[in-house]
Amino acid sequence: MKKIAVVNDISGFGRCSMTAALPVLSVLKTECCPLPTAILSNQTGYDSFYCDDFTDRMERYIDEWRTLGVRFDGILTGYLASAAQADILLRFLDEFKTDTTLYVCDPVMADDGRVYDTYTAALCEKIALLSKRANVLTPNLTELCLLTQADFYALQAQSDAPSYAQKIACLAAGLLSGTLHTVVVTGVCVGDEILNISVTKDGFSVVKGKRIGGSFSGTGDLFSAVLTGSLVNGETAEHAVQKAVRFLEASIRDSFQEGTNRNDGVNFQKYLEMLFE
Ligand code: PXL
Repeated sequence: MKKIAVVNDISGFGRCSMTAALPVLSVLKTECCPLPTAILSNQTGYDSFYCDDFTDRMERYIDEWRTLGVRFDGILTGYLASAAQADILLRFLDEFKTDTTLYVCDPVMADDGRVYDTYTAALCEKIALLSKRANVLTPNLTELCLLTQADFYALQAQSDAPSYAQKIACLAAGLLSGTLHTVVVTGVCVGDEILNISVTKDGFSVVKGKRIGGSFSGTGDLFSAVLTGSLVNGETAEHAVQKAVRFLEASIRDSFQEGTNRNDGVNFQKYLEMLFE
C-alpha cells in the first residue's frame, strides 16, 4: 500500500488539515502517516483557540521514523506553526523525499487577500522555500500572489476579463522550475463559479465548479488530500482535479443548505464515497 506522510496540524474542530486528510487518503486506499505540526482545540478562524505548537517534538518524532526505516510514496505539507518548523521540514525532505516520492506542498498562509494571523513574514518566507522543493503546489489565489509578489486586489479586480484565468496561469507558470512540474491554483472566484486552474509546462486547464455560499474551513485541505492520494495512485492530474472539485461541490452544497458555520468546515463525510473507485 502507498504511504503518504502528512505534515499538518490536528484541530479538534474545523474539519480541516489532518482530520480532512486522514479520511480522504484512507478512502483513496493509501496509508496516511501523520506528522503533526501543532495540536489545536479548533482551527484559528474561530474567535478563540488553544494551540500546542509541536515544533520542539518533531525532530524526535522524525528520529523514530528514521529508526523504523520508513519510506514514503508521497509527502503532503500544509499548516505550519513556526518558521523553525519549516527548517525541520526542509531537512525532512532532504532525507525522506526520494526520486520516487511525490511532494505536494499546500502553501497554507492566507485566504481572501489576508495572511492568517499566526503566519509571520519569516514563516511565509520559509514556505516559499518549501514550495520550491515541491513537485506539485496547490496555492489559493492569495497564496499565489504572495509567492509571485503579485497584487491580489489588482488581480482580483480583473475577474470579469476573459483573460483572467490565463493571467493567473501565467503567474503560476512563473513558479515552474526544478522539481516543480504542476501548480493547481484552487478556489478562484469568478461570478457564480469557482475556477481551479492547473498549470504545467505544456499549458493550463480550468475545472469549474458552482460557487455555493461563502468559503468554508478546510476545503483547501480536502482538495490537496484528494489530489495527493490520486496522484500517488497514478491517476492523471486532470482526473484528480475533476474528482476533487465534484467532491467539494457536493460537500459545500450540503453544508450551505444545512446552514453550517463556515468555521466548522463542510459535510464531506457524506460524500467520501464519491472518491471510492
Ligand atoms: O485550512 C487551513 C488551516 C489549517 N489549520 C489551521 C487553520 C487553518 C486555516 O485557518 O487555522 C489550524
